[in-house]
Amino acid sequence: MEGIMSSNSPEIRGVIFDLDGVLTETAEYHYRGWQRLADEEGIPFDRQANEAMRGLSRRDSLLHLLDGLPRTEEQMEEMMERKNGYYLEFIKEISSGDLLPGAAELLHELRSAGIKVAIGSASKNAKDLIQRLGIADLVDAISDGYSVTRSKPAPDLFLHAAAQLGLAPAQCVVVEDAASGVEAALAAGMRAVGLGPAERVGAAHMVLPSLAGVRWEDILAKLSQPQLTPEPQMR
Ligand code: B16
Ligand code: MG
Repeated sequence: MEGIMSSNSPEIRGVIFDLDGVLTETAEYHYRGWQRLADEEGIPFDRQANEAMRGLSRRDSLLHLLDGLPRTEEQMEEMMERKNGYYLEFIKEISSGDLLPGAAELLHELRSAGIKVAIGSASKNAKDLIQRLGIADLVDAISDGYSVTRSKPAPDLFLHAAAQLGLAPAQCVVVEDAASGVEAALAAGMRAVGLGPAERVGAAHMVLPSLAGVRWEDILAKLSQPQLTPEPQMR
């Protein structure tokens, strides 16, 4: 599926948004939670190490942090719970003001255009965040950390979201900020918009710095091109 979309790609009918790093910036809070846990455990960790965990599930993040250090399942469960406790403290104050620039405008535009919208987030806190951000009415379906067993880069989460929208994968666009998420979108047979540096999301069909000032018609024009391929710098 990676690569060229044929000239008769189905019309785009839905957009699946990743949450952390796309609609809101909770990555910093995830980082602080993991850093505190790592410090308590005496495990070397820093911002750079955290960057490789972007978009990974809670368990995959912990495994990355442990980097082979032996821990029992019980210890791991406790560590994940502890980190999540810190994270929940950090996100307590989140409100609609924490939507990233351009996010609310794009969600409203999609509503007006009759395009269905889903959230495809690895987070088990996604529903809570969506409520706090005040965007529940602009979202038709939520697939989150409870929806599927295999997390990104497996395509399952996005396939689950498309199914909830009643759409075929090829009718969906995914907006992602993580390499693992772009990989998942391509594996699902969907068109992908990557937000951030090309070194991270360059495998996507379209790369943008952020959603600021982004209009739906611009995304549509680019992704509807007959010979759509991933961004040239990564080929
Ligand atoms: P939780 P996304 C992901 O959300 C985050 O990017 C990632 O850092 C986090 O580990 C993961 O959710 C799980 O989150 O601990 O809240 O279940 O980017 O897929 O929206
Ligand atoms: Mg993300």
